[in-house]
Amino acid sequence: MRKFLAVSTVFMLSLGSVAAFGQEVSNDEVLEKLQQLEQKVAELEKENESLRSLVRKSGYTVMPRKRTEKLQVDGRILLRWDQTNFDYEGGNNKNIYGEKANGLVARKVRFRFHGNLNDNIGYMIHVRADRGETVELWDAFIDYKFDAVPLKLRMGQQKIPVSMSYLKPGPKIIFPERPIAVRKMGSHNRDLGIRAIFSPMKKLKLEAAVMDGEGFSTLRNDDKKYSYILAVDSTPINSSDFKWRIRAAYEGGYGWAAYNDKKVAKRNLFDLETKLDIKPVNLALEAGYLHDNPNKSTVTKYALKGNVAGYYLQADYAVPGLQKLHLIGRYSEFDKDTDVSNNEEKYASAGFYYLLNGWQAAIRGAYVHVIDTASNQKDLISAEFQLLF
Ligand SMILES: [Ca+2]
Ligand SMILES: [Ca+2]
Repeated sequence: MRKFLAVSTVFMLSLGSVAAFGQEVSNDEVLEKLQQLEQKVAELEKENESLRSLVRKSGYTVMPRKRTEKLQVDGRILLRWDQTNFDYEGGNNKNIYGEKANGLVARKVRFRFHGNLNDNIGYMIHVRADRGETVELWDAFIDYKFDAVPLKLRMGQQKIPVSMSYLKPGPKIIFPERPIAVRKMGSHNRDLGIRAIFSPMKKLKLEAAVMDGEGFSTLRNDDKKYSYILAVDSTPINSSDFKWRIRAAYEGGYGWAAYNDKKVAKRNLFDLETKLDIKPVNLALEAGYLHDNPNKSTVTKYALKGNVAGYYLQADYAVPGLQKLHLIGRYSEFDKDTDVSNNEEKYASAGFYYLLNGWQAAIRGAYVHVIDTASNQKDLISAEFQLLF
C-alpha cells in the first residue's frame, strides 16, 4: 500500500510538472510539427514537379485540378465630393464627371457575385446602385475556358473590349474618372455580346467580339445590327525594371456612341493605348489615341464635319519613401469635328491618390482645369474615398 502511494505520488508529481510546462512545450512541439509538415510539403511539391516534367517529356501534360470557388461575394462603396462653379440651374446640366450638383454623393455602390463552377466555367453577376439610383444589372456573363486551346469565351452583358483604360478595373483607376477622350469616344458602357480571348503566348492576347451595340439599358437588339471588335493586347517587355503594355483595337459596325448623344452610329473606331512602367524611378506613363470615322448619315446629334478624335497623356509618380502616396497628372483633348479647327475640348488635371490599405481603402483627389470647352464647363475639384469589401 505504502509502495502504491509512493508510486502514485511520483506519478501525480510528474503529471503536475507536465501540466506546469504544458503550454510552452506544446507550442514548441506544434512549431516543430509545422516545420516538419512544411518540409514534407516542399518535398512533395518538388517530387510533383519532377513527375510532371517526366509526363511532359513523355508527350502529354496532365493539368492539376485548380481550386474551385462556387460563389464569392464582394463589392465596393465609393464616396465622392465635388465642387465647381458650374451653373446647374435650368434642366439637366452636369459637370465634367457627370454629376448634377456640388457636394457629396455615393458615386458607386456595387455588389459582385462571381465564382468558378469547375476548371472551365466561371461567371459574374455585378449590380450597381450608384448615386442612390435604382439597382441595375451591370455585368452578367459566363466565361468558358477551353482545355485544348488557350481560348476563353465571355458571353453575356459585359464591358465592350476596346479601350485599355476602360478595361482597367474601376477600383484601380488613378483619377476619379477616365480621360475625357475615352469617356467621349470609347464605349464607356456595358453591352450584350460574346468576346473571344485567344492567348497563343504569355505576352500576347488576340480578341474578337460581337456586341448588340445598344448599350446596357436596351437589352433587345431592335435594329438587328451589331458592332464588331478586333483587338491586340501585348506586353512586349516585363522585366524587373520595365513593363510595357500596348493595346490596339478596332470597332466597326453599329455601336452606341457618347459623342452622338448616346445614340447608335456606324462606327470606324480605332483605339491605340499604351502604358510604360519605369520601376527604378517609380514612374508610370500612359497614353492613348482614339479616332472615329463614322458614317455621316448615322450621326444624328449634329452635322458631322470630318472625323471624331481625341487623345490623352498621363503620369503616375509614387513618392519615394512614401510609396502609398502617388502624384498624378493628365492632359486630354477631344475634337467632335476634325474639319472645324480651334474648337477642341482641352482639359489638364493634377491630383494624388493615397493607398491606405492597397486599393482596398484608398483616397483620391483631383483638380480638373478646363482649358477649352464646347459647353459652359468650369474647373472641377473632386475628392473620393473608396472601400472594397
Ligand atoms: Ca444593334
Ligand atoms: Ca474640331
